[in-house]
Amino acid sequence: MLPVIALIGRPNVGKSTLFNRLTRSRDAIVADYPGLTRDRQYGFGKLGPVPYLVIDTGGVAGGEIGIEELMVDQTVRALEEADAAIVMVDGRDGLTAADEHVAELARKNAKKVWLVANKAEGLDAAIATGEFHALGLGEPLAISAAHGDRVKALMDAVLADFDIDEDADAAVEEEDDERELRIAVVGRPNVGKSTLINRLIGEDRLVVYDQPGTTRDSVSVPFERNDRKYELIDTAGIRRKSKVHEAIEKFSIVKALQAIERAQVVISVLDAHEGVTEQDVSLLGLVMERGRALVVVSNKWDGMTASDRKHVRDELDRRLPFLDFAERISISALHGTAVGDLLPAVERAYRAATRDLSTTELTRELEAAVTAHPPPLVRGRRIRLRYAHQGGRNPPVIVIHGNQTDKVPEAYRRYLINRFRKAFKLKGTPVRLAFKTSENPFKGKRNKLTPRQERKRNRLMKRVKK
Ligand SMILES: Nc1nc2c(ncn2[C@@H]2O[C@H](COP(=O)(O)OP(=O)(O)OP(=O)(O)O)[C@@H](O)[C@H]2O)c(=O)[nH]1
Ligand SMILES: [Mg+2]
Repeated sequence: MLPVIALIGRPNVGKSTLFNRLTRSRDAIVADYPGLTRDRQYGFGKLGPVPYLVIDTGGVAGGEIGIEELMVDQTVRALEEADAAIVMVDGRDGLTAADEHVAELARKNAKKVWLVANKAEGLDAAIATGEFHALGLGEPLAISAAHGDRVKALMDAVLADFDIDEDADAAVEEEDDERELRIAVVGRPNVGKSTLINRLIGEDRLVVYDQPGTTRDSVSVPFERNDRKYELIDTAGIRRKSKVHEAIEKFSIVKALQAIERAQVVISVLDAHEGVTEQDVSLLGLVMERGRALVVVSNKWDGMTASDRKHVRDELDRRLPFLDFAERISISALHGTAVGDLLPAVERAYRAATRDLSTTELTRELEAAVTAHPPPLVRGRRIRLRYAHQGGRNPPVIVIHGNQTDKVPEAYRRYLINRFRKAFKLKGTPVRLAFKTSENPFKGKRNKLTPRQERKRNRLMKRVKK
């Protein structure tokens, strides 16, 4: 399980700025797709060895009426879901009553608390933190979220008690077909996740988990099909309403994210009757951000007229253009229609996500892409993209070497991804590009390489030509 860290504080102390910094490490290699919301409350992050989840919250001020009450509510919920809280204060403003109110919330609801005085760039740390000892939350750490000062040190401290889950990482990288394939089933409440899971495992009973305090935990459902072992990770966490025979679902984004983390492939379930909601988009964005192979399922396809169906398809195209890489399957979990198509699609997505890509072929495709459509000029100089090799699997990472690579525009990045996707049949998996500029140290003397660089270049070129 990933450690969950909540950021809390009064308005304007820099929570969202810190959130962006803490989640950017992974974002940086995820293309900025239109339609994908950047304004997220939950995110995956990794600055040091331990990956984590972060929750951004709205600011809590003083009174607790109306909107303020909502903020307090949201903050308390985040604290309950989190393993640790970072309480942020403003190192330039000094201590306020609202800070005391926030500290109080943290003391009451957080499992562990870290106090940081933000906006401390250019300030003496002792001055930035001085007044905040009074909050009784321990030694404040002076940071600058905007500039990144001491953010890494902060996270090292916050995450020190959490182990690197080497097992999980190794398992995700596991190539062995003997192991089970882990599939997370995610989606908003009531889209039909549990019905689908029951269909998939072929048992005519509702999978019911009724353990108090497990909102954050997903449940694993092992099963076998065609001699292949699977593990479904159920995020529905159904519990029964005490008297009525109706199941209600505890929805928790954190639980969905933990499941996405553990899984190799994600089945994202949408309700065709409801269309695509904001929550769907943000959940799908997080699947992308984490780089998981994906199958998108429109459920409740039964009882829909042809024109309803067309409408749903159009809406999916319009709202989720960034998901054009994923297979889309329309099913009725209730009747079982097309449910049999799901596991094969999952297998295809997983195979694409873990495919080995040869340097020769990647470089050849890069050259073809550049010839067909050269990258733009930047201040009179053309961006050069020289060769490509694979930098990772699940999701595939393609590392491209050249110069001025930090100037490659977003649209060009997407063009390259689409080229690689087509050439290597990478359907069902996000594809990441990482750029490396190898020319920097000798700016202006472009043709002069040191002997060491020369040897390296020759070595690489040889490999590319092979
Ligand atoms: N000087 C300085 N400004 C910062 C720093 N971090 C954030 N800011 C600025 O502080 C303002 C508020 O930042 P946000 O990150 O939106 O603050 P927030 O806590 O998320 O605010 P709410 O969500 O409204 O409660 C913005 O103008 C930021 O640019 C920092 O480290 N130094
Ligand atoms: Mg904010």
